[in-house]
Amino acid sequence: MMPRTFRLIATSALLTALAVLASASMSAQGKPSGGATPIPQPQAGAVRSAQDWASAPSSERTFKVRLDFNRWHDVAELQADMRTLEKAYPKFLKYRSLGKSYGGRDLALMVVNNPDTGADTTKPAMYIEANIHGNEIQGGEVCLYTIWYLMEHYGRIEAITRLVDERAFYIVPTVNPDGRDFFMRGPGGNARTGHMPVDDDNDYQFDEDGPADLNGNGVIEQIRKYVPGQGTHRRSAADPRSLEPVRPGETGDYILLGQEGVDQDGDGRVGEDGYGSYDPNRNFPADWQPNYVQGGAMDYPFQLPEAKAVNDFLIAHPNVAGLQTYHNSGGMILRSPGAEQTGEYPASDVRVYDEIGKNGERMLPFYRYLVIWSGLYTVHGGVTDWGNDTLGILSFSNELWNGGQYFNSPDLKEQQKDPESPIAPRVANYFFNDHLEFGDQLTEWKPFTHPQYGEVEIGGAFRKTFGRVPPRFMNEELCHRNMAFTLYQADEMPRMSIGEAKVEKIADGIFRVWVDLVNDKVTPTILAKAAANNVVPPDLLTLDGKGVDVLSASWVPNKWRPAVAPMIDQKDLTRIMIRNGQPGRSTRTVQYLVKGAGSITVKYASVKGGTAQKTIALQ
Ligand SMILES: [Ca+2]
Ligand SMILES: [Ca+2]
Ligand SMILES: [Ca+2]
Ligand SMILES: [Ca+2]
Ligand SMILES: [Zn+2]
Repeated sequence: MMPRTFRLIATSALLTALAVLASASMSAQGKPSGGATPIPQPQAGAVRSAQDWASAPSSERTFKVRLDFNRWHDVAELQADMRTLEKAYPKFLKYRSLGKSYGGRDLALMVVNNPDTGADTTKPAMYIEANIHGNEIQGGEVCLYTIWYLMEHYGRIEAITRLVDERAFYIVPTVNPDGRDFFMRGPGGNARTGHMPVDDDNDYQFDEDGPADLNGNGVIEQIRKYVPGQGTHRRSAADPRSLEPVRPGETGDYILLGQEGVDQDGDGRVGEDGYGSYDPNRNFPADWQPNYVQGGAMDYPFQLPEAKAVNDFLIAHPNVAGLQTYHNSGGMILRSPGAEQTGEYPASDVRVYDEIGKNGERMLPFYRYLVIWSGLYTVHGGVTDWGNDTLGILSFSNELWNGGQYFNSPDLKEQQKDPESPIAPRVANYFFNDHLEFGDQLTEWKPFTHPQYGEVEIGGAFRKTFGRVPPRFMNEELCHRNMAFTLYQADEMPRMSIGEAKVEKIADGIFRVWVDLVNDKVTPTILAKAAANNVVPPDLLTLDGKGVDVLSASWVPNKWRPAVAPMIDQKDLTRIMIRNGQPGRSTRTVQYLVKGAGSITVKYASVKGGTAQKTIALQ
């Protein structure tokens, strides 16, 4: 452990020293020296070769588009960055909209596709969305990072080039733009909701009294009143900035008056009916349950324009074979089912999820691969159930950021077990705020004259950018690791190809033909659950040849061991339907007995696994 830690520190110290030297020489001269070699700039539209990597020092790789991944973007900024990327990479990127949010904002979509290798709809596609919960914002940056990374590394990194050539990507950085802007610009600290009005307190008025940022610092804080000797709370011994309840029989100096706001409708309650107040991720019709079973589900599935727009898009793009919906927080790689009553998925599907999820744990330190209902909580009508059960899409949901990452070394984890440590769980956030955020993430208690409570203090709250989102300086790592996981899933979407083909002449004009059908990826072309629910069209194996008749077709159990091959019992053997699709990482051999001459073309067409074909000479 020690030497390795030391080396890391030494390296970063060296880099810092070099940076200081560089900036010192810069300021001494006032401008870069005239003789400096200019950094080679790639030509617009050109795919850069390995050459310009080699000609630029590794820490100075030139990017065509520079974006910030150490801050949060409001909706307009996200969309502006998407437009910038589209403009820089017009061949590969198409900026689209899925439709409008309730508040009239575009649900902006980026289509990533290389048209030279086919239209996006002909390829297995990965759908990536984020921010369905308004306050869970950093998935938007992960999406932006993904578009940026794919484009900046196309032609530079072989695996990225191949991925962009083989797959299509549909990326929606926010599916709740109203909620995102409410979070970014307004006081929408904890609001998961979208902005369709809902009367939370049954007074026939909608959204009439939400929390209010009275002191205008962008944070919904606590209100407390100083009442010496008559209160229910006192300053905590662990950190005087936090309050703790007094023991029974004792009195404190403070009472808590709830969260920042005023009673705007005179009903004696504060903040009882803000924007919306529903859960946008409970509005999908897979195991949907009404409000009396699960609050926040709305009156019927797809009542929300955002959920409906997402679904309309997915229905129109049956080539989507993978789905990721980014949430925060907790550090989880989640899969459905969302509720125990749904029952576990078929074993062959679970094996696929397990393989990808467990490798995800290795790519995402502090994240655990879990099933939603057993590892998090019960969700009826969530988008991953809808994706898996009803659209036949392998669907994950990453809960971005784990609070354990604030103190992320094994030594510090050990130290946190000591309740007296300054980084013990109940004070750890204060330590982190003081020493790593320089106090910026916690608001101080300050006097305030409240129209209803009189002289009070407002403060004592961590900013909305603390806790559920990472510190800004850690966000690029979050973006990269989660993108890497999602690209790994994308790479493991089904990929059909025609393998070896063999022809044997049996008699004049009669041939036996063996053809290998290959899916070399982990995911099957049709999930077992989707096959059981009959929600994905069968794969189709066709044979075309001028004047060629198919006399019989069979599945070969084992191409290395001759045996009787069971006949395929379908009426038209030139169009064989394969209802259960092709399993992941498998080769199947089909054997035809054909009559004719010339050549045949065998084609395997799969809605989610792509299309492959081969022309075989009969000789
Ligand atoms: Ca109301
Ligand atoms: Ca409301
Ligand atoms: Ca405030
Ligand atoms: Ca009220
Ligand atoms: Zn969420």
